[in-house]
Amino acid sequence: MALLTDLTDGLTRQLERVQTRTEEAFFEPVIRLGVTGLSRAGKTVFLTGLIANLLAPGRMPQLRAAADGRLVQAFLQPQPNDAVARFAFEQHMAALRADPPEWPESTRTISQLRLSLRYAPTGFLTGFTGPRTVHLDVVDYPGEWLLDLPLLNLSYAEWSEAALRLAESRPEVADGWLRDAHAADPSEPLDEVRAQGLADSFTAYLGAARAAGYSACAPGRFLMPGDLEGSPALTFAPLPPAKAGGGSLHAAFARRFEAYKRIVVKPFYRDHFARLDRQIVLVDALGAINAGPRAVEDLRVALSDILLSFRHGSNSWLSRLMGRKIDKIAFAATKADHLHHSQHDNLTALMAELVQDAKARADYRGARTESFAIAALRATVEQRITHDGQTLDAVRGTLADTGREAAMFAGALPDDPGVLMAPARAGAAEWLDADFAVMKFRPPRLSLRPGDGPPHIRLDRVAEFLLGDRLL
Ligand SMILES: Nc1nc2c(ncn2[C@@H]2O[C@H](COP(=O)(O)OP(=O)(O)OP(=O)(O)O)[C@@H](O)[C@H]2O)c(=O)[nH]1
Ligand SMILES: [Mg+2]
Repeated sequence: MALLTDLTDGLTRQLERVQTRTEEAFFEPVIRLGVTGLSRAGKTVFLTGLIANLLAPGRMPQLRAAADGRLVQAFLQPQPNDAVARFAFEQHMAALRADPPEWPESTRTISQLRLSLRYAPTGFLTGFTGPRTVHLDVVDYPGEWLLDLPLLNLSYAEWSEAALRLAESRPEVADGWLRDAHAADPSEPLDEVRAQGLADSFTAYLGAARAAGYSACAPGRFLMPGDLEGSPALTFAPLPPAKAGGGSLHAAFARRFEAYKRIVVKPFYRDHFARLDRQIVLVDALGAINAGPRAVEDLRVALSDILLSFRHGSNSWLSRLMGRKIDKIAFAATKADHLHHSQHDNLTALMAELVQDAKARADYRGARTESFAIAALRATVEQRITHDGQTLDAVRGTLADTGREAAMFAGALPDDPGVLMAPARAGAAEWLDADFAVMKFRPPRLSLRPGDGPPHIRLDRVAEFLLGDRLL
């Protein structure tokens, strides 16, 4: 059965590839940009900010085509896939323009958008041809779903063991569920009410883990079920190992785990991640630092697992499906507007360090990678403050909770990211000599001159890295 699915996958892929090649030879080239990021990493804000700033590139001086005045026009197109909702760009912009401004809501389902860029090519062709068009295809989805990718390589027994071990390392949020899991008898016959009870208890633990700042909270649909709420494919939980027969709870959960991978995980990746040209990995590194060393280590491991599943040249299911090579990957620490620019280099270094292992092991076969510290929507201005006789380079913005203006110093990031990464890897419970605090700001009030997009930090550099060579 698995073989059959894979074969059909392969066939569809080949057909798609032929179609894509034809499309690109005769029509206009497409850049498929994959946005990878865990929940709350900043994917929706990034896409909204990027699109708005490509539509009105006045604030994109580091994007060469924009700076040279060669970006003739950008416009939104109906997306190519009729079965997927359109990315609600206008609604997200409307939220940002509300009074008071609001951030877009957490994403509950998948959506897509095509942005078409008309540009004047550089070089000798300029005299001979008119403007050309390149399409940028993007997908937005709930970050939780990304956590499912590593599940594809695991059996139910392997996953159960790993999930129980992980939970044991988080007693503060997992105690209740662990008690339920160990009290269950995996060999007892399946009872739907008991099964639901275990799934609910497991889901409650995942929710508490996420609220405590942990990143690894798979399976993703348990926290963000989309249209699958209450379905058997979501009614399972990890169980201790057991020698259990066909009609047992253990056997039923194992079957449902496989169904989850088949019905939920594979189609999602096949349809949206298998044909990417470029990728940006967004990471809320500051949020994790704020939550403590354990959250940083948890983030590092979750990112590695995900990035390794994407790796080329390996035998993973996804890499076999990857029709083309991703040739550029940007790693971006988001929400850099929480820090004064004097700290951005340190944030970039930390970002690079977080994905260092994954990068080394993933063997991106010559893909260019670069790390950035960005704010897709800049909510603060810089300010120097004096605190206890010390001068601090801080930022000021409007606090989300109270609507009051406040200055914030999030803490001093070390020059050497190892200073944070070492205690995180060693499992420290708290930072020793450092103090971090991140407050949530409201989005800025937008009053934009014609031709200008919303304020940002280094979105233009990221755009140049990801798109610049396709606009020459
Ligand atoms: N100050 C600041 N906050 C940001 C920025 N980008 C994102 N945020 C904050 O981070 C939150 C999450 O951003 P989203 O873009 O919704 O994150 P997401 O990755 O789409 O999250 P899911 O949809 O839940 O997967 C926002 O509501 C903001 O509070 C930024 O550039 N600056
Ligand atoms: Mg989102």
